[in-house]
Amino acid sequence: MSKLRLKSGLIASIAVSGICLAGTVQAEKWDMPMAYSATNFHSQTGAQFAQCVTTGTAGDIEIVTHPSGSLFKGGDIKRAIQTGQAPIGERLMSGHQNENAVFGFDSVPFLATSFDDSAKLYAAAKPTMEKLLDEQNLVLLYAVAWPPQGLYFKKEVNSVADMKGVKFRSYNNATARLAELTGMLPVSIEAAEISQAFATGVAESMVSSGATGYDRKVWESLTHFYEVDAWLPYNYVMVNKDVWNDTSDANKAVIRGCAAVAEYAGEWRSKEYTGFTMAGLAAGGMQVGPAGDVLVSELKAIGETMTAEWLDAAGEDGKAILEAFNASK
Ligand code: PCA
Repeated sequence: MSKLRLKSGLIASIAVSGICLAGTVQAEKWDMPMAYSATNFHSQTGAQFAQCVTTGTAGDIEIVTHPSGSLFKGGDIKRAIQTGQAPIGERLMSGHQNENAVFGFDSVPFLATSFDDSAKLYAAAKPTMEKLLDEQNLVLLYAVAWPPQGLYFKKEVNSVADMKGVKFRSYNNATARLAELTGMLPVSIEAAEISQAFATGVAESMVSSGATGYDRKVWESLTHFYEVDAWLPYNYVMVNKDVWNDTSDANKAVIRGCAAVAEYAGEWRSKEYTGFTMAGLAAGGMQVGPAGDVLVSELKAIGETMTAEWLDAAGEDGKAILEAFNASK
């Protein structure tokens, strides 16, 4: 090898290791805990968001999703992000209703029952949610609605009286309260664990979307799905505020851009998934259809009670959200 080639080879290898060094110094890995199964549309949206950020920041920030509550269980995700144990993650917004009733704005029965209305309700609530989360060391990135919530049973149910004594799986305060008001017995269970809960009889009913019933193959244990369209709760992605503040403006812009795309794509998926999963439940052998008139009117009366209770608990913030929503309709 000539002296010259040796020298240029050396320079090349120094240059390459220099690039690698710069790469390792800058690159960050953000683990992103998520509560729902990898096949769920929220998790898929999150995975694409993660890919978008990784690509858009040219690998400066690599986001790695952990679905199914595998890194942190659903109920622990927000605290993990607040305290910096995880930089970013996704959670059901109304899961924090026990901290502050305002978080349950999207689980007030029959307040917003369509995708359009729920988008308006979310827009009305978003500034308050951003403020609340900011006070908790969190930055809101994006939010996506679940499909409309209906009732699952393992028997025919035509009235609230038919629900008495049924073991009901709840996922937030509102669903537990719904159980109480209908004479059912609430038991709090994460979506990741419901297949087992239904199989073992720990629970025999729930209110949820077709999406969750489909993802968890509930036809193996349950028989009826009543389309009640009671509300459309939101999942949201949050980032730790200190981590956010340490992120460069260029990378923040990429993350915001990816979040906007994820919000749009997630909503689209949620709408598409609604019909698909109804068909899937029926194909699994369940009876799928609208709830009867008696049941609907009884549930609406319970919805009025729960609306009044929520307004009472959510105070001025809740009232302002409701007013902004009504004005936007
Ligand atoms: N699925 C989630 C929340 C709302 C929904 O449709 C669950 O059942 O946990």
